[in-house]
Order: sequence, then C-alpha cells, then structure tokens
Amino acid sequence: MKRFEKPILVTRPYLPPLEEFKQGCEEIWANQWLTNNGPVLQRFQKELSRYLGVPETNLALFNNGTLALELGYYAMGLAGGEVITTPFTFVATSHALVRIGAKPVFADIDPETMCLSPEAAEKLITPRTKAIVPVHVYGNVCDVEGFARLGEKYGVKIIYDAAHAFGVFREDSHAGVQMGRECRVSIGCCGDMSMFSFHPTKLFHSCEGGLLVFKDAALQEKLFNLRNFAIKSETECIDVGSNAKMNELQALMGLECLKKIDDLLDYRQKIYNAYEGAFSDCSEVKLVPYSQNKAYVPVLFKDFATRERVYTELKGKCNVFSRRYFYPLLTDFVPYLDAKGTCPIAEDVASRVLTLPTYYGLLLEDANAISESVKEIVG
Ligand code: T4K
Repeated sequence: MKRFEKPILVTRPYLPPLEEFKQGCEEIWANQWLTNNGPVLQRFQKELSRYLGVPETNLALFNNGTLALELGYYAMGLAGGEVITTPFTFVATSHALVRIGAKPVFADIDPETMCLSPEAAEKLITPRTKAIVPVHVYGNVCDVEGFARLGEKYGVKIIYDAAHAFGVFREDSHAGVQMGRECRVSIGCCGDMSMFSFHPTKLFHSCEGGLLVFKDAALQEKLFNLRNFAIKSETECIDVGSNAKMNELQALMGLECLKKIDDLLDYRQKIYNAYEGAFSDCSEVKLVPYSQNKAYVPVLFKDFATRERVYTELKGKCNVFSRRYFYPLLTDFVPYLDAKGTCPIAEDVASRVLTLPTYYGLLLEDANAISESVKEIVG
C-alpha cells in the first residue's frame, strides 16, 4: 500500500499561470475599480453567456453559490412556503431556504443517480408547496423531464442546485431558456432557475462565486438589485437585499479558469477512467458512473463499516484524504432533525459512499495507487 509523502487531498483548485493573472491585475489596478458591477465582471458574464449558450439577460453572478441560492429562492417568491428538496447534498441547499423563511421538506433520492426522485417528491406536494429544489449531485443529471412534468402539473417552480454541474450539457427540447446552440444546452437551462457554484473545490472556480441561470429574463434586474442591498438609487432602497456582489479579482480568476475549461473537463475524465480501469476487477467497490463532468469520483461500498475503514485507513496509512460527501445526511443535522429517518434510500447511500481524490494535476499513477490501496483495504 503506497504512503504518499505529501498529503493527497480530495481536491485542489486549478490555478492559472501567475503571469497571466498578473496581467489581468494590471487592468484592475489601472481601472481602480474593485467591485460593484465592474468591467471585468461584465466580461466574465459575457464569456459565461457564450460558453453556456445562455443569453446574457438570463444570467447573474454572485460572490458565492450560497448567496446566489438564497437570493434566487427569494426572487422566485419562495419565502413563507414549503420547498421539496433532497437531504443528500451539501448543507447550503437547505440553509439558503431556511434563511429566507421557506421550509425544506425532504424527499428521498433515486438509488442510482443519487438525485432527488420525482416520484418521492410528488407524494409530498401540498397546497403550501411553492417549489422543488433537486440537486445534480456530483454532476449526475436529475430526472429533468420528470421534474418538468411536476412543475407543469402542480404549478410549482423547479429550481436546480447545479453547484456541481458546470460543464454538463445535454441534448434537450425542454430547455427553459431559448438557446443559441442547436440542441446542445447547458444543464443550467432546465427548470425555472439553476445555480452553479464557483468555489475552489469545484472543477471550475472564481476563488468563490456563484452563477444563477434563469428562464425569465425579467428576474435579472431584481437579482442585480438584491445582490446590491436592494438599493435602487442614491435615495431609494426597495427591498431587504444583501451584499452578494462578485468582485473584480474573483471575476478575473473566473475568466482565466474559463480559458482552460475544456482541459479541466478532459483531465477529470482521464482520472475517472483510471479509477474505472483499476476497479473493474473488484466487485467490492462500485464506482458511480452517472456524472458527465466527473466533478467527483464517488464510490459505494457494501456497508458503513467498510466505508469507514477505507476512509480511515486511506488517511492513516496512505496520507490520502478522501471525503464522505454527503455524510451525515442533512436530516441528521440539528436544524433538520425533525425530518430524521424520513429518507431511507438517502440514509443508506450516505452511509456507504466515499469520494476519492480528483483534480487537474493529480497524476494518473497516483489515482491508480489510491485504487490499489482501496482494493487492499476492502480485501
Ligand atoms: N450546493 C451544493 C450542492 C454544494 O456542494 C455547495 C458547496 C453549495 C451549494 C454552496 O456553494 P458555495 O457557497 O460553496 O459556492 C466544500 C466547499 O466549501 C463547498 O463549496 C462545497 N459545496 C462542498 C461540497 O465542499 P468542505 O467543508 O468540504 O471544504 P474544505 O475546506 O474541507 O475543502 C475540501 C478540500 O479542498 C480540502 O481537502 C482542501 C482542498 N482545498 C480547499 C480550498 C478551499 C484546497 O486545496 N484549496 C482551497 O482553496 O466544503
């Protein structure tokens, strides 16, 4: 079993060449403009519009994904209502709901994709339900057709937490936003709204950042306003907004990383292929194959004890820091304990899943060595 000299972390952010970043800084220094809808942010928005194929009128950038969600939920009018969502996610999906005064109602997941199940969600719809918030967890695509049907049938909003799904595209005739590219649409175009996180633990980042993509272009003005305290002019404040503006250095990092996006995606695929090859002869480790962008490498073990042994021994014996995303389940955390035990499939998955290291620059031979260690640990 290989012990790495330096710790191998579950992820590392891609960093653009420092010289190129410095050149971008020169422009920011010359402008003496650091935040509040600056020119670099506007360029970043344009480039994202081009990459995703979404009109610029249907995008809004924020300083992180959590505030993007919070303000997105608020702008969609979810305050005071119930929102059906998944417990198998990062806490931000639900925290952002609670923070605007909406009540998360947890429905179970599909055991294969690990995304919210439309069938389970439908059973919980009541007259108080204002929206459904599925998560494209790990970049696995939700049953977007199933949710579109629920949206139409019950008149509820469908808002995707697509934090993990940047770089995921699909052939789609149900796209929410009219696309420039024929048939190939960003996953962010499904439903009424989607949020991408640009945190450095994501395959694409802007130091911190979040992007909302929305179907109704009229929302843009509202969101731009909400991210700037809801101040409309020097003498008018029209709502209770927040400070959720992306600054110029974040936008510059995003622009520099976007230049590299195809390579970042290709590299993740290569790492995934290395793990896939290595585990192909081992029935004790089930690689979860559904993600298009390979943002994470989740594997399932036969039971909780095995998963815990692999997690602990990788750390102790190999100096490899895998993560148990997403364990514990949200319904095991203090704010959501009243829903504990309501989602048995999610509980089972959370108890057996482990995400293995993947990032641009992780050596393929290191992914192979990690796989060999995992196989040795499970015996
Ligand atoms: N919805 C979903 C489904 C999400 O997964 C997230 C965030 C959100 C919403 C909210 O979006 P943001 O507001 O974050 O934009 C991390 C991230 O902090 C969080 O962004 C992410 N999901 C979540 C899944 O993972 P931690 O507590 O695991 O992060 P941390 O600090 O332990 O970092 C993980 C690994 O990355 C470590 O081994 C160290 C390495 N790392 C981290 C940073 C920040 C680096 O090498 N460099 C770095 O700069 O939560």
